[in-house]
Parts: sequence; structure tokens; C-alpha cells
Amino acid sequence: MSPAASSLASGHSVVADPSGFSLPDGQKRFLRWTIYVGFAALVAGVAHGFAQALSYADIDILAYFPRLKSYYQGLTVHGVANALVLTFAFSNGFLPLLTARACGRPLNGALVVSSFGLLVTGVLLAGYAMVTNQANVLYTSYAPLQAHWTYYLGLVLVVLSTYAASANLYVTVRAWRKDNPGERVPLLAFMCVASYAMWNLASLGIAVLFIGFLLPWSIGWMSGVDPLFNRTLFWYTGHAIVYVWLLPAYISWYALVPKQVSGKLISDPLTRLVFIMFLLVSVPTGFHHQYTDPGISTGMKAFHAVLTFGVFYPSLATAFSVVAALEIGGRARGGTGLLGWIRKLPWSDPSVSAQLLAMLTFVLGGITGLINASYIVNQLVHNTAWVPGHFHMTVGSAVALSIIGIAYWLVPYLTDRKLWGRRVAAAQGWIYAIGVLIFARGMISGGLEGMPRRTYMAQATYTGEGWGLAGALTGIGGTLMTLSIVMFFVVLLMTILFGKKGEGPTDIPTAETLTGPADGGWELKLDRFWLWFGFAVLLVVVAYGPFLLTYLPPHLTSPGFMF
Ligand code: HAS
Repeated sequence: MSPAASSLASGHSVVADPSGFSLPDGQKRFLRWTIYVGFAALVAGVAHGFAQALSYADIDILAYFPRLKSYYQGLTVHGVANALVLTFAFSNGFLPLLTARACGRPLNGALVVSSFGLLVTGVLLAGYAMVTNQANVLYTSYAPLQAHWTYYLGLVLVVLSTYAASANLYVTVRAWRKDNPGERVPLLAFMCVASYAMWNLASLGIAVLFIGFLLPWSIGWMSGVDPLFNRTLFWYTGHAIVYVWLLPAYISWYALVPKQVSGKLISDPLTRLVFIMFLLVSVPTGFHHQYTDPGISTGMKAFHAVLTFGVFYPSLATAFSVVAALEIGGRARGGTGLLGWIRKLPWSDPSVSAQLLAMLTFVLGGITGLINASYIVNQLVHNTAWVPGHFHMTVGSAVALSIIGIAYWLVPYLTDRKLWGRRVAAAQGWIYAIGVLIFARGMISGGLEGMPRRTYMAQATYTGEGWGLAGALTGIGGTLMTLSIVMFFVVLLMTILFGKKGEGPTDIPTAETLTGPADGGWELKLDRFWLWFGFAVLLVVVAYGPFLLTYLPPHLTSPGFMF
């Protein structure tokens, strides 16, 4: 088979069904509701985000939030709902769907249902603790701040829901392999498996933290915890987690967006290599969040700094690949000249424009990440408003805006309804992107002037040079972001309730590759997930072993603090 003709979605041997692809109705319904849980969380998340953005502009609206007792309660809801529930609910629905499409077979029904059940129960438990003001620990769950046990148990269940979703990917791909011995794993399924395999390794840190320490401590079975050790376990997971949020967006940028813009994915082997690199180097980088922590040697921090620059490489390769795929599309649509193809991209398609804008904001998000990662410069920006400036251009736009863009075809596909309000949706992406750039400009300049993060600025009794303008920009940007999310919800609800029935897309947009998978040679090793998983474990041992050997056992001395 000619590599150029290889279908990304179906691999070599599965013939794409021209009438489209669909899962059994029951599975489709559960995946749809899994994704809706994420969007429901987003409602709570953005409402609190709006209050926090305004607080930087000295506008205090917290009193108008029913049941809200403090800024930190709102900030916890904001982080957990947006960064943990939206992202994982979306991945739990999206990645199994793509894997099923790639393998041309249904999923395991019991795992679809368990993943949904665990997610909902987990969100309800954690939600109970946050709404009743018993979990003001922020999404990082730093001890000795202590939450009610339902918060920790709820988040454990959310993580278990991701395990059920990942198990579904593995059994689906294994069944496909059985039916197609000797064939290359379809690229789309490969990317999904690599992403969740990385997460399975990465999540060990918070699994040990929550189950081994925080949960028993919150129930009263342990009298103290070790804050430094807890932070280390959290950040073992906490940096890799950002790539778990990011990779579903990357999968769409690599494999789906090219089809939407009439382009082609550049290279099957390079794409596999990129995802293997994420599996290898996402986890052993956590100390870059702890450059200022005592108790960890400078050598170990420097080692993690080097690996952090290593995990920058697959993103760089992604930037080149994605731009090349877009250029093919733009030129196929009649674009000429050095940059003329950009104008020819289908900007009026809200799904495409939201994701293109997500990519553009991610360029700045990525650059600010590299600044954070630079050991010495980090001293200037750590714990300042700069950091939320960085992460609103990564998880807050590269990821969030991609999820929104994907939803503009995914929800019509899952409901078989036509997207309502195409123009409103197209405008929404722009308003969000402009908003987030203004917001981040405010946060970043304020951070450089020492404006702190995680501080209720509307009630702060002090100020600094340049904070006034920085705060005003943050407030304006945050207001535009909130407005645009309201528009997104209007489009979503109108589509679900009133979109024309029977006019939704019948298939998932999956691109073809320019350079297809090899039939022999070293590239075949890329499909040996266990081999790469083994190397990833080895790197983790090298990156964390010396610290653990010198530090353990943990010093369980800190009592809990609740406010
Ligand atoms: Fe980060 C802190 C370093 C990426 C999220 N990060 C955070 C926190 C969050 C977060 C939430 O080293 C705060 C945690 C907390 O609460 O304390 N980050 C990095 C580095 C990268 C990076 C080196 N971060 C992310 C991503 C995130 C995320 C992705 C979420 C999804 N980050 C740090 C560090 C800290 C940190 C330190 C600790 C700071 C401190 O002191 O506390 C890199 O992976 C970034 C590489 C990415 C790029 C961009 C590539 C561009 C692409 C787009 C191509 C498209 C184009 C457009 C060109 C270099 C792929 C084409 C379109 C047309 C129309 C033509």
C-alpha cells in the first residue's frame, strides 16, 4: 500500500465505511454524558474565574455568590472544575471514541459505564466538600491545608474513571491487534494509547499521595503528614498532568484539524515519535515546580530542568508538523505566496478557527513555560501572577479553546443535530482568544512587578508599581473570556435542544498522512508500548530515586489546618 494513501483513522487493513462511523447507541450516549459532565463543571469553573479576574481590577463580587464563604473556596472550585474535571471528563469521552473509530470496532460497554459512574460519583463527592466550604485546599491540595475526606475520595474516583477509560483503549487496541496480526497500530489509536499510558505512570504520585496520606489523614487515621514529601508526590504527577490535558488537543491538531482544512498530516513516524517522547519525558520533570523548595538537592533540580527542556522538543516538532499540515490545506484551497495560505484556511468554520486560535495562543503559552523552566529566571516569576498568565495561555486556551473547537463538531456528531448558531460560535472563539491574551498580558506584567498569585487582590491592603494597569487588563480580559464562554454555552444548549435533527456529521474528521507508516525496520519498535513504558519507568527511577533514597521515610509531623 502506498504510504501516501494510508488512512490515519483506519490503518492499513480496516476499510473506512463510506457511510460514516458510529458506536452502539448506548455507548454513544454514555460518552456524550461523560463530556457533558465536563461542560457542567466548566459552568462552575468560569463563574468563579470571573470573580477572580475582577478582583485583580479591584472589583469585589464575591458577596453575590450564594454559599461562598471565602476567596479560597471559589479558587478551589475554579481550579478543580476547570483543570481537573473538564479536562478528564473530556478525555474520558473523546479518546475512547477516537480509538474505536481508529480500530473500527465498538468499545467495551462495561468500561464505558464504569468510567462514567466513577466520574459522576467522584465529582459529586468532591463537589460536596467544596460547596460546603470544607475543601479550601486549591487544586494542588498542598498539606497541611486539609480538606474533608469526601474531597480526596472524590478525586481518587475521578482518577479511577480515567483508569477505566484507559483500560478501554487498551482492550480495544488489543482486540484489534488480535484480528490484524502483524499490522501497524492505527496512528489515531496509537496517539490515544500513548497519552493515557503516560497518564497511568504519571498518576502514581497522586495515587500514593491521596490514598496513602491525605485520605487517611483527613479521616483521622494519621495524625500528621509531611508537606515537602506531599508536594513532591503532587508534582511528580503535576507536571505530566499538563500534557495529559494537552495531548487530546494535540491529537486533534495532528489528526483531525488537517482533514478539516483540506490538509494532510505530514509524517506518521514523526507523530509516533512525538507521542513516545511525551511518554518518556513528561514525568521526570516535576522538580521544576519546586525550584524554590528546600530539602531537594540543587543537582536533582538541575537534572529535572534539563529534562524539562527535553519535553519541549516534542512540542517544537508538533509546531512544525501542524503548521506544515495547515499550509498544505491552505494551498489546496488556493492560497499562494509565503503567508497567503493562512487567509485561505476555513476561518468561518468555528471548529477550525477556535483550534487555530488555540494554537496561536499556545505559542506564547509555550514560550512563557520555557521561561518558567529556566532555573534562575524562575526565582523572579515563581508564585507571582506571571504563573497564572502562563497557564491561561496553555491549559486555559490551548486546551480549553481546542476542547471548545472540537465540541463544535463532536456534540453535533454525538447528538446527530446540526450545530446551532455557526456565526455566534465563530465569534466566540475570537472573543475568547482576544480575552485570554489581554488577561495574560495583565497577569504577566503584574507578575514581573511582583504581583502575587492566589491572593484576593480586591481586599489587599497593599499595592505595587504597575499593578493598577496589570489588574485592569486582567479584569477586562477575564470579562471577555467569561462572555465568550456564555456564548459557547448558548450555542451548545441550542444545538442539543433545537439543532436540526438528522443533520449532524456522520463521521469523525480524520486526516490522511503524507508519509505513512513503514512496513519494516526500526519504526516497528515504536508500536511496542511496553518497551517504551519500561524506559519511562527507568527514567523516573533515575530522576526520583536519589531524592527518595536520601529523604525517606516521610516526616509525618504536620497536623491539618482547615479554614
Ligand atoms: Fe507549564 C507552571 C514549564 C507547558 C500548565 N504550567 C504551570 C502551571 C500550570 C501549567 C497549570 O518550568 C501552574 C502550576 C501551579 O499551580 O503552580 N510549562 C512549562 C514548559 C512547558 C509548559 C517548559 N504548562 C504547559 C502546558 C500546560 C501548562 C502545555 C497546560 C496544558 N510550567 C512550567 C514551569 C512551571 C509551570 C517551570 C512552574 C512555574 C512556577 O514557578 O511555579 C512546555 O511544554 C511548553 C512547550 C510548548 C511550546 C509551544 C509549541 C507551539 C505549538 C503551536 C503551533 C501552532 C502554531 C500556530 C505555530 C514551545 C505546538 C499555527 C496557526 C496558524 C494560523 C498558521
